[in-house]
Amino acid sequence: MTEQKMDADWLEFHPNPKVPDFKLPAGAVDAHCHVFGPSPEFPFAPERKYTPCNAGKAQLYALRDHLGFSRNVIVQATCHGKDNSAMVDACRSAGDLARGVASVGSDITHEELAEMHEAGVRGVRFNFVKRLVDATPKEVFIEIAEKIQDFGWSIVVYFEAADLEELEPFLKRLPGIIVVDHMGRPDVTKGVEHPDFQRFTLLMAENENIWTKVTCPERLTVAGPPYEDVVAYYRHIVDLFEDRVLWGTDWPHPNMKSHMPDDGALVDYILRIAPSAEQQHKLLVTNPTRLYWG
Ligand code: 0GY
Repeated sequence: MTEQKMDADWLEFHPNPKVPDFKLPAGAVDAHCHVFGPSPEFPFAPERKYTPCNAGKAQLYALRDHLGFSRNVIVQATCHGKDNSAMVDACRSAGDLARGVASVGSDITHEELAEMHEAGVRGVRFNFVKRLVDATPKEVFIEIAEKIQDFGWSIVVYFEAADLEELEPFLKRLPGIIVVDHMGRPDVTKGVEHPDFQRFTLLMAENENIWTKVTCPERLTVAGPPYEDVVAYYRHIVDLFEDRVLWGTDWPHPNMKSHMPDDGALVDYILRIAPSAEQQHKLLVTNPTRLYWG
């Protein structure tokens, strides 16, 4: 257990994930992962809602190689607030093998965005999950969205299914490509046909700029591993929108309290949610490469 771990109920990432049985296609991208610290070099944000264990770039890139990924998209997590330095440092040291998604305020300058772009940042993240962040006025996000247009960045949004109805008009106002984390966190006890998940499906059907990550079965499951209860949701989305889906490990799995997934088993799970080789290639190579390396 790392010394810096401060939240007693937050599990450490898996110490020795299996080598996946699924051999990833060449050029596969882990399009949702994080770096945490190491502190004190990269301190956590004072306003954070949780304190993770240290999980730095060296560990992330060792996992990339172990699982067979070629590249990473490192998403800024709330425990680092708007201080993107750990993520930017990880991107810089990976060169072309990593891209980043930042959290910024509306006071961000063109020069600061340009510097992040040069380091490999290609997007911003807007977080609406109430247990993770204090609310930000939507007009602030709109201002940020306008500022990033000069760089052609996309926007990652994180929210829970119960909030989609209220957020929908805002999401439709956002310019460029919008990527919804974890399919908008459906309640998987309700069923794919439930109006809540159909609302999300319809949002994607009617807005071709909206993409999603078919990620985090370990967060969405009620039944637990091997996450049978989430498969149908992913299949539904991948079958309908195979050109607008991304996949990632979510390593080091912040806030996981029930159990810690084996990242190698998560890679094997891709076969359940994207059964054909063509879908796998789009999900893991074509789509993320187009969005973040285009
Ligand atoms: C995720 C999910 C979570 C955390 C964050 O930024 C974050 O702190 O995204 C979560 O707790 O659901 O995507 O990593």
